[in-house]
Amino acid sequence: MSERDTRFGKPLVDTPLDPCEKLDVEALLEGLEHYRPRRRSWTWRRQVPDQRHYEFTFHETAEPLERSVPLPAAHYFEDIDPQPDCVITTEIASGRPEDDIRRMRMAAWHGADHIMVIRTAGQSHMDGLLEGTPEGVGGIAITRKQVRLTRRALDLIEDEVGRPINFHSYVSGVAGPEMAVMFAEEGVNGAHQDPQYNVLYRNINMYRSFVDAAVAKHVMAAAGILQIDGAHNANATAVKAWKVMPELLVQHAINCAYSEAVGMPAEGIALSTVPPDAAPAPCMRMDLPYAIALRDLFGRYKMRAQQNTRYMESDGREATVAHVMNLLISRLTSADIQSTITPDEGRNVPWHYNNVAAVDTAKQSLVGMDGLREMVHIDREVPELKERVREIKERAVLFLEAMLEDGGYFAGVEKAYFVDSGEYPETHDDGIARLSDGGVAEGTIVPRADDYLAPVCHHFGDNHLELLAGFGADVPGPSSDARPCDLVGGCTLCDDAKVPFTDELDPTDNAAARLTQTAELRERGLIKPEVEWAGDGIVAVTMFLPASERVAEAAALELGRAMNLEDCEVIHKRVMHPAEGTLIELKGRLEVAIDRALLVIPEPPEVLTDEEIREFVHDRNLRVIAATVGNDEHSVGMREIIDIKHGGLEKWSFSVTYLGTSVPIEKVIDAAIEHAARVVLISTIITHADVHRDMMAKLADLAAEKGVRDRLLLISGGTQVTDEIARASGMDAGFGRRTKGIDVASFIVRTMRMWAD
Ligand code: Z98
Repeated sequence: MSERDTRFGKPLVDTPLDPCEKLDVEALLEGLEHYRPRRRSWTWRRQVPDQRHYEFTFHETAEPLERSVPLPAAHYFEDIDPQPDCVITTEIASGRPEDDIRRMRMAAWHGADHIMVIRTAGQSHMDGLLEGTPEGVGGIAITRKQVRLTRRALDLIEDEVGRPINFHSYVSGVAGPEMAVMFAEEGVNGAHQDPQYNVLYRNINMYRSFVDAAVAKHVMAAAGILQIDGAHNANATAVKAWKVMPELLVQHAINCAYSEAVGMPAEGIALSTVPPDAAPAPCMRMDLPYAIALRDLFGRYKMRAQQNTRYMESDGREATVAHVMNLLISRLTSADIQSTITPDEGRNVPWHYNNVAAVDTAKQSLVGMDGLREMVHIDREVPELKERVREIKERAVLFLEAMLEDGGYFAGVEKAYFVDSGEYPETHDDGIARLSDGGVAEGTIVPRADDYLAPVCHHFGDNHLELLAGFGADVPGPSSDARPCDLVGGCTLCDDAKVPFTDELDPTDNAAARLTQTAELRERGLIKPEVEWAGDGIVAVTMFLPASERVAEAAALELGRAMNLEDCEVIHKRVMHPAEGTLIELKGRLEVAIDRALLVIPEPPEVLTDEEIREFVHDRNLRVIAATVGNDEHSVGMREIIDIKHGGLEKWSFSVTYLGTSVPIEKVIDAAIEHAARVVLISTIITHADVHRDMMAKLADLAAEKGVRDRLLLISGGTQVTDEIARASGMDAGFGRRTKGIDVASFIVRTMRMWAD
């Protein structure tokens, strides 16, 4: 898969991906010990003002992708796929790196260029780095091998789609600084880092968290890793998320000020912001003033607009609408990064296609609202808005002042200032309280000795480099090229060759072993459904059951078993009416694999474009006579083929005369002659005693008899009609069930083109 550079034992370049081939996961795992990332630091999209796509000019888009999957409606617009100006995030959490990377490729094709990998539960509390690729729970074990595999895959994927992809994970927990160094070494481009997160949500000792953060932030800044803070977690945790707005501003302020104080540049700091509320609350009226207040105060930093998850349940539709309302706020204010959550996050089953659905939702909404701000201005003088923006800021300032008076941040945390369900200064005394002498890793801070010297670069705090002179080394200073790590011949951040690699240590819980279990699927080209992991066999079935909620749920599980599904689980239910019925989504496992070699795949019908058909029809002024023939009163099917409303022939300007139902064949031919029609459509639904065949044969015979067979295209349709039967009965074509106007129109144009030839 890769060429090797023999001088350094490193792969130069992996073979580019073939869009028609699956990712070769096994090959990506090979030689990983030699793989090095080709770039570090964060990349923004390159914006293109006034960009033309098809007939449209876009004002807020970025450079297009070389390869992508456009939105479904794009086929009306020559398959354009405009890319919004901001980076789009997807969060990947399959628990297995070998499956994550396949999902990343799909998401990238839909427009994700910020791939965030959720960590496995509990990793925050581990005081060192994990090795290997153990399977994670609720996310993935972030390890060097997992990170390197992912970066290697993303390097190929970004070439395939033609845009840099930012890889992101978390620099939190007791091993935060170690994580930051590993991310810097492995070319990770973005990371969450916020000591307040550790304190509030992971109960890690507050002093330790801030000391670690200084080191981690310093290293992140050196590697150009974009930082995202953790304020949004207050929003996702609070009993009443709309009450914590002042506190969110305070949390952002603390992390921004601390980050800059320890050496992070403002452009490397992004605020993680979520519109706090969701309908049926009047969320726009509550969230928009907050978004404005935030941007007023923190305009120097980047905005990472996250989707609301606090009120998300199992309803994908509801989550999508909430997301779109959040996106409206992004468009009306600003977003440098637009984050998405899978619309089924509430079920804790984020699946491949739901990552894609969320990315599509962001892309669709952002390009759909392109240039909105040019036409719609927020009227900041409206008293309600003006006062509320000011009030949120005032409450935040009061919060900060009171905290300072009470002894500062650490004292404030002890007094449960944060995540209280009252809107400050109102308090319900239910905030999260942490003790300064408590929490994970309490008492582990070791003061540095007066002669402390660490031979590493990007070190935070006193390092007494002047002592280097005592070792005979140049002392680094403004005019010197010497580095602290010269003492040890270079550190891993300066000398890539020094970066270590440890392969799988666990003989069973590793990527290679897991891949062996699914090897047969790949080798034999077997197709098994999946939503999360290769070969997991999971399918979701949607059903409406005419029963009350609890009865429907029990019935759905029985139906799942009747469908031979194992481990059935109802993942979503929605009452349509308490007695009339319930919509159910059921998940289950299907232990069936299909051998693609045995599949008989019919050739797809050749369908022409709207423009091709319209042009052909318009140039020739094509007329069509249509009728339901014999003693047949059915008209719905024919209407579907003719009417413009149903995407029928009229859509492409065919001039259609419908003679009605129970029309004698003679009348059909006479009308065709009278109207100088070139096409005759007859519908024959009734088939007893083969009456449909008789009607077709009669039409063909009469046309010949009257000397017009050669200039008429005779087409028959009906539920029992097949192309074979129709042709055997003298027709030019027959169309059965599920035929659409486009099929008939394409056939007419294709055939007439051949006549012309
Ligand atoms: C998001 N969906 O932001 P653990 N640090 C910060 C965090 O916000 C998070 C972690 C660390 C959300 C994900 N946030 C929630 C500031 C997580 C993760 O302890 O490994 O879970 O840390 O995109």
